[in-house]
Amino acid sequence: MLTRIDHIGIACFDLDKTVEFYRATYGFEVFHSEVNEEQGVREAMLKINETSDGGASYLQLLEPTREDSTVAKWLAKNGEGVHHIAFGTADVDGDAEEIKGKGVRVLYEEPRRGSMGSRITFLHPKDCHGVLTELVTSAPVESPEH
Ligand code: CMX
Ligand code: CO
Repeated sequence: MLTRIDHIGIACFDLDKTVEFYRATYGFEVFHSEVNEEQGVREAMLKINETSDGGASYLQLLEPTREDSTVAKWLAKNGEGVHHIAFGTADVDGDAEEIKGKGVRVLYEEPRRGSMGSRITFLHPKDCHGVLTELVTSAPVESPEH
């Protein structure tokens, strides 16, 4: 079951400048940043709010790390802007399977690694009225050492 907006993915040419815009304009701070080579992105997650299912909602700012990445290709065609939306779920495998059964193309056989150790998959934008849609299960919260 999809229970929240996990994040909105925003493609940009210059991650540092875009982070600075969100900080100076709205006061949003970087909660986490990483490079995901498989996805071809350098990214910053800005936490906007906690959610009632124990998760949170973020903005995900994305800068391509290589010319042949999906985000580089998208930026070349569209310029900067909203690239995808991501719904949070406790069960990305089950939800992807169920949605696939409704005739929507799921892009990965198995979920892959996303931000902060999450597991992610994508639905084809052409099957979702033009919206590239990601499904995310956050990494389990590690219990403190005793
Ligand atoms: N939103 C809406 N439509 C999109 C889109 C997007 N982000 N990206 C591509 N499309 C549309 C294109 O406009 C094009 O439509 P037309 O045929 O009408 O022109 C069509 O989809 C095909 O686009 P393309 O440019 O030829 O791109 P590809 O088919 O090579 O790739 C997709 C499209 C969705 C398969 C690819 O972007 C993908 O695999 N995305 C998932 C991975 C990803 O986006 N990773 C980066 C984010 C990582 C993260 O969130 O952690
Ligand atoms: Co994303």
